[in-house]
Amino acid sequence: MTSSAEWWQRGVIYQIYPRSFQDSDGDGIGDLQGTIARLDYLAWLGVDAIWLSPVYPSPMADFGYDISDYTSIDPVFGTLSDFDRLVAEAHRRGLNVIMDLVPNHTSDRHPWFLESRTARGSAKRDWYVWRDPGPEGGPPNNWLSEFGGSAWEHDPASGQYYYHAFLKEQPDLNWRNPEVHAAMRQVLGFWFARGVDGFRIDVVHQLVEDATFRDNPPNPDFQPGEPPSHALLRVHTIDQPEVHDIIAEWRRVADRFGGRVLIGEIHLPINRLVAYYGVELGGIHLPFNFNLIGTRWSAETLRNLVSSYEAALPPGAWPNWVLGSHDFPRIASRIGNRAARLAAVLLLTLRGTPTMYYGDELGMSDVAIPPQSVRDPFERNVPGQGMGRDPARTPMPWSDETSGGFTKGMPWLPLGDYRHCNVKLQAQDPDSILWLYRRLIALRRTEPALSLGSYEPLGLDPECLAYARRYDGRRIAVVLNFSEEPRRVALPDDARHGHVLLSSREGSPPDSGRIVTVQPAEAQVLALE
Ligand code: TEU
Repeated sequence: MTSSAEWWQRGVIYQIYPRSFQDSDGDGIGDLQGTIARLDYLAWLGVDAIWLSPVYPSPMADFGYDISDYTSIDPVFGTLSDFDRLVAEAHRRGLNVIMDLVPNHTSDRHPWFLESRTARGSAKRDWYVWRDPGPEGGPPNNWLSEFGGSAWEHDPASGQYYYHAFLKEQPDLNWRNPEVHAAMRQVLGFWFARGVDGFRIDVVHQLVEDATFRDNPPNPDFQPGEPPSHALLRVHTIDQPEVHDIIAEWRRVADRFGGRVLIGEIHLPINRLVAYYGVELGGIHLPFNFNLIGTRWSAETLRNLVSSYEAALPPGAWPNWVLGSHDFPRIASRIGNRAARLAAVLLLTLRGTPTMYYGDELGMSDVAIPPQSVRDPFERNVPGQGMGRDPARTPMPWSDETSGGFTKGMPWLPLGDYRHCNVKLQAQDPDSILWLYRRLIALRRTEPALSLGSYEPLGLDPECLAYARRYDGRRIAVVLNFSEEPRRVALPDDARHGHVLLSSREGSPPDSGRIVTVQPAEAQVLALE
């Protein structure tokens, strides 16, 4: 890899959940003008690109993941000219803009679906997945919705059912219909032409279903507490081979514009995930690697995870790591505040593009949502089982003003302890996790070994995860102590000296040397000389 690497290989991606980032008009919901007002903060933090969760017109049954118009902006977020301004203002600061594309399903209010459901013979009938009832009446087969219950909704007018992998308000498009392909290619072109730098594509692995609609088999390993849809093995509803042709089409559109990135939201085991890079890497540039999210937090599991991911990558494929998203509990709540600092170092020093989730740079925790404030349809459909995603979607705390400076109105979700955890406070404290993120991102920028270098595991100490990154003669070691004791670690034999570039701990930096002492839950980044 040379210095001609693409921006999405060198850079850090920052996910914004626009409803919760910054409100500008006092309706309690974040918007595009609010986001524009916070771009200086993101430039200060040092990230390279923002990915916005959906801002298209939507009835908001799934908070924007139910789109009713792919080429406009929902009034709650602003206007198309606000969006153009956001792109221009972001670009002026060296920030690229990634939109969210949701091609698996539309809203049930999208004109395409409204037309589709008018009659069996309607021109757009086949744009969606319609089926007659099963042999005994009832749903055509046993497929389940990710958000609980059957994946089939009965339409009394025509007597048929339509398929929805998510809510009934999110009917699945029929990706076996070429007209659907053409329509979505136009959507990509519309935004690329407006200067959008890439797309994060929602549930790419779920676009196509089995052509003969076979039942999914039961999952013998199903455990109570898992999402109800996991009671079946989704062999006929996800990861169907036809999906790769659709992706290749999108890739051709992206390549025609140049310099654009396609990111895939894909929840699959590593061996299946890597297929989404496509034949001869003609697929998704970055199939999201969510494995840090579910993994046990220990040196050994992480060591094995990184090795197996690195080993599975096709030649030339660019890796990536995701630490949080709007669908999962926040990292600080999963592993604790102390370990969250280690996680920051890990995310920003592993080989591959890091994606961080807004607020994680403050060590934001999940916020308990009282029953009357629940907004997430997943929690409403499957209540009380910890499925809800609201706790990780609460407004960004900017200061200790009312509602953390997020809004002058009533915030759409409650805020956490914004008086003690906010941007303003942490920006004044060089020991804060916010500064740790900022220092890490800056270091990544000045040290190409960290962004572009090779990955070499170092077996220095069983309690520590340690690896080297090497680029152009420069070698940087990263040592993360997962134990409760200080560890004295000897650097590799061929290194005369380790010079500490960064420590995750508060206070004065540790000593450099051939043998370094790494404190409990500390991570050090060292230049090997
Ligand atoms: O999520 C897809 C997905 O698989 C989710 O069901 C995820 O596994 C779950 O939320 C974990 O709790 C995407 C979006 O990221 C999500 O916000 C949308 O609700 C969903 O697609 C439907 O568009």
